[in-house]
Amino acid sequence: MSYRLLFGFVLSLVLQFSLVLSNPPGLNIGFYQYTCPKAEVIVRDEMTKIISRVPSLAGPLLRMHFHDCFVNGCDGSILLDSTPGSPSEKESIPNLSLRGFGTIDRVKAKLEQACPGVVSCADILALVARDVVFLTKGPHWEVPTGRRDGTRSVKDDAVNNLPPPFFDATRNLYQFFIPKGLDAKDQVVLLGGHTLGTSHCSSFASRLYNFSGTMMADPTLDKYYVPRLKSKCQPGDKTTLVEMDPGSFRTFDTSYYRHIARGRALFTSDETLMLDPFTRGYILRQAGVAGYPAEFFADFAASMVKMGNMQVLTGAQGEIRKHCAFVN
Ligand code: HEM
Ligand SMILES: *[C@@H]1O[C@H](CO)[C@@H](O)[C@H](O)[C@H]1NC(C)=O
Ligand SMILES: CC(=O)N[C@H]1CO[C@H](CO)[C@@H](O)[C@@H]1O
Repeated sequence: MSYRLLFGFVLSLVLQFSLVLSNPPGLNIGFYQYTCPKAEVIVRDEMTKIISRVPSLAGPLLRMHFHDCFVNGCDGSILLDSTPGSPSEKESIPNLSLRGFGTIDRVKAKLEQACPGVVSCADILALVARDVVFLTKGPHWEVPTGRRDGTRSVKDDAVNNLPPPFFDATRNLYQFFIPKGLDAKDQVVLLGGHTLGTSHCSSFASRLYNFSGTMMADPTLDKYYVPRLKSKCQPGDKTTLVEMDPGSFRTFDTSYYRHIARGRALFTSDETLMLDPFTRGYILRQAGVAGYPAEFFADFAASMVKMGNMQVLTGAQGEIRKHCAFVN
């Protein structure tokens, strides 16, 4: 593990250097160093326990930060419960499958014990996402903190801001990534996050049966992979989980790129990254890495920081929620 820490250290020096200028005002590395010096250690310790007991939570917790950030910025709004008459982001279709809310509550409870009312839920999501990547053998990076929690969480915001898996990657890019300040590189890099976790059959079943009304499978899917997926996912299955990166879905590595390169990505939004020369080049380069994927790890760290800095609330904006599921 030490080479990754060393790598993380060097990486963070480089990032800190370049980010001093680009962090949004109010967001900085070590924001809690005086107000809650143990904050990051508390999160790390709690996550180490949780992931060693339930490794399958790594995927959902990484995904949760992405969903939080893409819907009105990284403001913890994904965590808010619905109130009578107004359904929150949690009720939206893309979140059909989010889990791990209990983990966030546990981490928040530990932080409230140590420093009541200091650490925001939005920062917890960013730190937890970083920690699950590291704990599954991925890179380590410094997370700028100082986010504050929002008070708005509306179901339709999630529907409008989260790309669906049946979209073409170029449409994802122009409709969902570019407006948020993320470019083609961020897109192909962040989608490497699909190296962790599972998908419901229902998220890609349309590619197996009756694709575009043809009664056939999607011809861009590897024809040897189709029967394997069909044997796991019967038509209409809404509950079965399939590993997105079979064989290493609990390890953060480059193997999802190898799957994309072979036509074995589960989603159209991943597979179509092969159609653009730039993203295709990136995928093929990472797919060919033997050993330590230094380029991907550095890129992933940088793109996660960029995503985590999107439309944040800082200073006197928003609030520090006492409980992540409710506004104060
Ligand atoms: C074009 C953008 C994206 C699309 C269309 C997309 C789509 C999806 C879908 C459909 C699932 C499966 C959900 C299910 O059925 O259970 C999923 C899972 C996942 N996504 Fe993405 N995703 C995108 C971007 C990202 C990004 C940027 C990250 C993080 C960096 C991410 C991390 C994950 C993870 C870790 C899982 C596994 C969750 C689990 O194990 O429960 N995704 N994604
Ligand atoms: C296949 O898809 C077409 C077009 O979407 C639809 O009209 C047809 O009913 C579907 N057939 C089956 C068996 O699902
Ligand atoms: C539509 C739907 O299934 N929404 C779910 C989103 O996530 C929350 C928390 O896991 C569920 O309670 C909702 O049912």
